[in-house]
Amino acid sequence: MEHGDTIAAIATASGRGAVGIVRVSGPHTAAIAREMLGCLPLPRHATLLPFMVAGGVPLDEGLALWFPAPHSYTAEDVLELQGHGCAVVLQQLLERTLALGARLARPGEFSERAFLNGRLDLTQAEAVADLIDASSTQAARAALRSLQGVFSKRLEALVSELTELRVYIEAALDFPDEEIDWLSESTVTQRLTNLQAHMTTLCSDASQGVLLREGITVVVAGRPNVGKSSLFNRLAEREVAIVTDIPGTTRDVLRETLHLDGIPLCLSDTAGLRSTNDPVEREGVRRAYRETAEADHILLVVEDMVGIGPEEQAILAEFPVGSVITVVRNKADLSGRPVGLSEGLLGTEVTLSATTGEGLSDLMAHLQGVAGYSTSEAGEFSARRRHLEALRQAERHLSTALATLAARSPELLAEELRLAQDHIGEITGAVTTEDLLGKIFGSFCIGK
Ligand SMILES: Nc1nc2c(ncn2[C@@H]2O[C@H](COP(=O)(O)OP(=O)(O)OP(=O)(O)O)[C@@H](O)[C@H]2O)c(=O)[nH]1
Ligand SMILES: [Mg+2]
Repeated sequence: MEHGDTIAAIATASGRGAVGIVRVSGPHTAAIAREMLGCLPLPRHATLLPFMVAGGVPLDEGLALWFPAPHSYTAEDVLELQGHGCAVVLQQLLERTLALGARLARPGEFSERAFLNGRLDLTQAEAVADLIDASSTQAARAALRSLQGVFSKRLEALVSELTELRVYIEAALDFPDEEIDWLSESTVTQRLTNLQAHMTTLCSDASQGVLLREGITVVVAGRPNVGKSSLFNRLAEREVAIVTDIPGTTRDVLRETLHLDGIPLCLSDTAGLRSTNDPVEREGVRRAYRETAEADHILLVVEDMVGIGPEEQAILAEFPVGSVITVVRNKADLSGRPVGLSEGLLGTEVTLSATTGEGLSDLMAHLQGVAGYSTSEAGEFSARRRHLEALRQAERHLSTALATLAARSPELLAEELRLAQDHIGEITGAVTTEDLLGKIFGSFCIGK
């Protein structure tokens, strides 16, 4: 499939760089190449050539790469001009391609064409953006695996299982007179159960992928002076927050992103929670509570000598119902208690000293467990929240399908299976809307 117009963009990041790349894709690409290079380079070979602007004036010289359709990223004719990374020169080269009939590419439009031309499915195209945005080696590796089709293949396997079952049931629908005792055939129940099990495994592997990409938000909260900022600085490995022995030091919410074995952890330090007449501090407390409402996890810091007293009880009552909380018993160097994990009233407690750093590794390991990340590489691939939601929807339809077995209605069963398949189709792009594509590709970089 060819798209009518030819698109062009600077593919490298803006600013100075050793190399700068202009990329062109579409039907006019060959003509643009001849004008700007004086010839059409050998396909898929790096050719050193002058890059010319209007009137045949050379403006730069570099490697020209010519990828005739369909053996290119977009599956269209593609030209890449790799010149010196001078912003002015790159801009002029780009303008020359526009004068020769190309138009400026929208963000992600090269990848969108790759998707529309069947070179990549949607999860692979999204993996391209995820690889570019990866914030850790693990996240990059997972994105590459998705780009290479690991996630797509798992989805394909699920779809083919689903299709086989649908064919079998549709057959029962087509021959209603031939009283096939299709339900008593244990195969239907068995296949449905198998499908559901595969779906559940895929969901849990995909949620690992989402975790690698999005990470978790953790807020440090508690009474004034218990050592929240000291702990925050320790975890951030730098002196971000002001620490003093005056209760009520922190007012604003401070944020730092760190990595826990590849998972991004967005950590925030907050004002000490207490009732006060100081309007500035009161605002700080309000913001602190708001932060706890939005976090995936709350670290409730208490002084180990004090534990969970009436003040802490009052604070706990203000946390949103269902909050996931870990009590951090700080200042272990003063209490003299051994650091590490123990079981308390609210579940796991971590005893540590923000001053000496003892017990900190226990907290990190605990957080990793809480995030639900397992370091098995086998199922590792990148995924997005939208994939997970679609998988969960599909899972729900499979459960309903199992429930309809008792009603002995092949129509209902067929419908639930169709809906489940549609949801999986949304992930790979087999079923899409303009809206969804706009949202996905709109967040890409220009030139990708
Ligand atoms: N001995 C000891 N002192 C600590 C420890 N952690 C913090 N402190 C001290 O406790 C005091 C308060 O520390 P901060 O980190 O500012 O406490 P905070 O909870 O952020 O306080 P607010 O911002 O006022 O709510 C400071 O004097 C710290 O040096 C610890 O593990 N051991
Ligand atoms: Mg503080």
